Amino acid sequence: MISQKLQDAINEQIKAELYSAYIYLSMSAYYETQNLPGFAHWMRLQYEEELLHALKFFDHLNERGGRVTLMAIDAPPAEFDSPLAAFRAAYEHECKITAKIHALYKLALQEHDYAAQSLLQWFIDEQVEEEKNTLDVVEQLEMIGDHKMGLFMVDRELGQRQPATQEDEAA
Ligand code: OFO
Repeated sequence: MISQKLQDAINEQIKAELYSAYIYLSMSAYYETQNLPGFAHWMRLQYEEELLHALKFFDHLNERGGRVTLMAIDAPPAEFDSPLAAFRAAYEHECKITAKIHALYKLALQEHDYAAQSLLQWFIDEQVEEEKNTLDVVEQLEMIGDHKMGLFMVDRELGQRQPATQEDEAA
């Protein structure tokens, strides 16, 4: 049985993961308006991945005899100053999520909850990927500056992203 403290914190994290999904869906819509279909595709897949993150916590609470309580999700920003500004916002968002995951892990240690620690270890590793993936694109966009051809090439590359399989997400 999971402690009340950890249950409350995981419910907060479900909300945070759903907000992550929401922000990336908003970014996907923004990139559509910029005629950057590869960026829009990447963000849409990221939206789907965040839904799986929320479900991982949802399932964990249910499996542990906890109670899921869904909360209201804030509206994400709709406009961004540039393709680079949106990806920078994505990277900064991931850094905030990493801090939340680390705080959850600390709480799981305090509560001597080994099952939650095991789940959170997956998220700790996942956040290393999440930060790297967004930062790589930020750095590419910084490198190409105002070159339209460079932006076109990055768009093509991001358009190649494949959806995560259920196995990836379960690993
Ligand atoms: Fe982007 O990793 Fe979940 O929130």
